[in-house]
Amino acid sequence: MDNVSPADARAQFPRSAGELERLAREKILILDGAMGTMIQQLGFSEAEFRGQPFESHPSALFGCNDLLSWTQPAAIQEIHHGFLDAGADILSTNTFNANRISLADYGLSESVRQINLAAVACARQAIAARRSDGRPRFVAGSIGPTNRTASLSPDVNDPGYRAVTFSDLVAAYAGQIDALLAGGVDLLLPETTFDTLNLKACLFAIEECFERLGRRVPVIASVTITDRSGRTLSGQTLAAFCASIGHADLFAVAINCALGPELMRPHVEELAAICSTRTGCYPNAGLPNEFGQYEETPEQMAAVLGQFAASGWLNLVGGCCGTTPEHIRAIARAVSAHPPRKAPHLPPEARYSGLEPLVLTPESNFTMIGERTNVSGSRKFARLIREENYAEAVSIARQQVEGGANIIDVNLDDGLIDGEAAMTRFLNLVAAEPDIARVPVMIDSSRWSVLEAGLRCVQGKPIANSISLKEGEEEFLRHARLLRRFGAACVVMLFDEEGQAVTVEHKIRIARRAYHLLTERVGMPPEDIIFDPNILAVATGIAEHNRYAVNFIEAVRQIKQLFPSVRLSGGVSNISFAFRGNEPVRRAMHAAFLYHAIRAGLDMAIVNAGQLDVYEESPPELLERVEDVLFDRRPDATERLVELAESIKGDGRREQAAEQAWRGEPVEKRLGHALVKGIVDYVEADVEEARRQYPSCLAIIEGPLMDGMRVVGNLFGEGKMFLPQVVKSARVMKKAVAYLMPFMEQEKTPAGAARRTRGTIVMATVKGDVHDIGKNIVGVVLACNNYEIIDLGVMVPATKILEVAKTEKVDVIGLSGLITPSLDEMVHVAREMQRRGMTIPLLIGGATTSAKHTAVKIAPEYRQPTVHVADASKSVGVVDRLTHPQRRRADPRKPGRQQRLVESFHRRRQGNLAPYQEALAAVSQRTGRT
Ligand code: THG
Repeated sequence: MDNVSPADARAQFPRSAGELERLAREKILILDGAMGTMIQQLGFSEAEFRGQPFESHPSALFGCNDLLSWTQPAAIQEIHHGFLDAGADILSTNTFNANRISLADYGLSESVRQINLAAVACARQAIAARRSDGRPRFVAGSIGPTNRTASLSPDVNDPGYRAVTFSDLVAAYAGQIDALLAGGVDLLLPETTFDTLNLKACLFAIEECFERLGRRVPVIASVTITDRSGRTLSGQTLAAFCASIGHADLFAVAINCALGPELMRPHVEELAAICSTRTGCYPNAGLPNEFGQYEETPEQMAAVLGQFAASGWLNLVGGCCGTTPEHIRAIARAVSAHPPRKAPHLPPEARYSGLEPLVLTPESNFTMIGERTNVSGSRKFARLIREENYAEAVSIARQQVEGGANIIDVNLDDGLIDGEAAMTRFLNLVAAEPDIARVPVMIDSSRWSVLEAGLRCVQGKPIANSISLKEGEEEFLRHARLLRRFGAACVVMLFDEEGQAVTVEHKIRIARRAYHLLTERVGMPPEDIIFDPNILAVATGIAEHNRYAVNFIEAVRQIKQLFPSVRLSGGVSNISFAFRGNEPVRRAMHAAFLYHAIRAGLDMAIVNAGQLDVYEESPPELLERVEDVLFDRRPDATERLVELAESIKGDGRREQAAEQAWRGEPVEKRLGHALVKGIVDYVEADVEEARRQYPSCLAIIEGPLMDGMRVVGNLFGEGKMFLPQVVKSARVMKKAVAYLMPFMEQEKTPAGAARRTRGTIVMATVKGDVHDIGKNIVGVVLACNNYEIIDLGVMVPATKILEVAKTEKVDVIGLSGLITPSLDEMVHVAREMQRRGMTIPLLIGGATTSAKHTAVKIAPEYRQPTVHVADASKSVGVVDRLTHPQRRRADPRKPGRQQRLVESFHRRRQGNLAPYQEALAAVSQRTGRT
């Protein structure tokens, strides 16, 4: 053992953050390897774990690795030396389980401080003993997640139960963090995050400790991806995870443990692309074999991690379970030639998350916040909560999400309800429903304690609704700072000490004041601020209320101009309170108000998701009178709307008759109407009727159905339909197509005809996208033409597509996507196909894809045929030509189109890419088809 006095070691610690930053600019930082598996190799006995200090400790201590820093310090220092000599820049302390919760298993909860101090001393002394080589080395205080998970219930019968709370975790982490900092660590390393709520509690505790001590150290957070879908144990995607911890001022974010390097590849690549701070990884030495051993050799690991470094994905690299000093040495050597990753500049955008991220980009459509999970916004929800029928109450949240809500607003404010308990229970139950928990939560309460209770339950990045200057600046700042610490965005109501702002001038004055306080005094990024300029009821009969709608819309316009990075929101159903009980009028008011407010810059609104009408579809007379009220256009506006409202309400039968009038139209008109209005009820009957009139099913799809979808597309483009409404239309389309599919198959394969497969095609909607109508149609058309289709569904990661392509030996890959980000994902898939040396053709299709984008962005990434398919009817021809090149030449039917396709291919592929003919030859050779 090298002999260094503790005082000598202490003298050089802690190292400054500046030193670490300098080193990180020069090189990829090398983290050490596994502590746990190294300790296991030493094979300590129960007596050795205990050492002298714990000889008579009441419970068994075998396996309590963290205790060895105290009872066997020489062994721990020896392990540190091994990693230092292998080239580690950062040593992590032997403290992964040194928190009160995990140590309780050994009856050691009271020894947290001593164990952590002993561990830091081991690492510091190991470094001090190697001081002579002059390189700066750092000690990172390892903080494991504890053995409890805050967002999942360990009780299958009670999904709302939690074995540990946010507050328990904050207290446990704080005890460990205090000791690590007292021991003199240079940085903190909360690692192996399997539940983001645990990590958020740790980051919360870290901030509290930093504030208490008046000093900070750099923090590296590391997450574990446990399954191959790229999610954490608690179900978040990597992007959702990044949004959840976006508030923390992190030195780096890494992925560690669980998977070996090769399986980590897509995740490390993604992290490098979406994270604006430093990134890295420290994988296991492969997946454990059936004996729990890690078998990947230093050379194998280093080869893959070297590729990651060469790809520019790493600022930090090391090893987790099963990695030895030999692994670290090989890894350090493999990455040494490569410069550290340069973090991308990501535009500052509003980001929230549930299990999935929600990013509001300039191209984003209007964002819907579901209003019905509110005890004062829905009588039904209120009754269910009062009766403690939480299962039913949760189904209201589901309805909102199914109706298109991008966020759910949850409000449990009621004099007779224990708000904190109800908020906790409801959010914990929602967290157990992946189809609801997918979306971010807006925690709505006028009581701070209820907001806090809600913030302690969600692993995503939520929105707190709301804070205001109502109680003065001090309270406002205190709340805003806490929201920051929780990592929440927030709604700021435009209230101040004088009350709610009604005039435009007052609204703007409060917005300016709040903006400056939040950005300058709290350090809140403007993207996290959502101003709500108060939507108040109009047409109440009180003259002072007449300008409420105009003033709101004008305030939205001015605030957007003053502070372009903030978001604007409001509770839309408030506007129509005067017409409670008269749904048709209320809905027309909401549609018109939203239409104009969105044009003025409203980004989001709390609405009854699934029940928004299309502006254009409101009856013209009603619309005119509604707009007279909203814009305060004439003194008798309210009277006239009330008058019309009476007739609408009074004559239920006429209304019903009008509503059914469209059923008398010809079938094409009916299909169009159903698509635009999102009515699924009659679509199957109507399609059946069309089937008897049209020559083929494809003719119906590409005729009246596509015509209807084009109208939807145009209304959407003009801002007269919102995305959620488009989604409803898509549902109608889907139902129609689903009805037609069996008939299409019959049309093409007469009974008894032998089906000889002409090739296999794997199709998928790419990761990040859920649209699949077009893809399904293409699938059916191809299947009808005797191709075998493997449909992987939606949100499919590149690795999955390519693996299936390989194992199933498919002949073509077809990628589909509707939204713009899917284009980048398709480029990524193409690049991966090239990297893997694949040779099969790649087909691209879907609403935002184009021949041009395919040619310019996707095709250059992949040296094999990469072809855009404009619509389903073209798919068979394209696939035939690509999989049967010989037949292509022999087929005299469409020489012109073929020729053009070939030529455009040549034009696009000038330069270093394989000529089309060559590629075709390669394909036909591989498939053996002539
Ligand atoms: N700003 C912010 N938050 C808010 C509001 C706001 N939260 C609450 C509220 N306003 C928005 N939510 C609703 C929810 C429902 C209704 C109105 C606003 C509503 N409900 C029907 C009613 O009362 O007539 C209930 C119908 C039923 O029981 O089914 O209108 O402005 N930041």
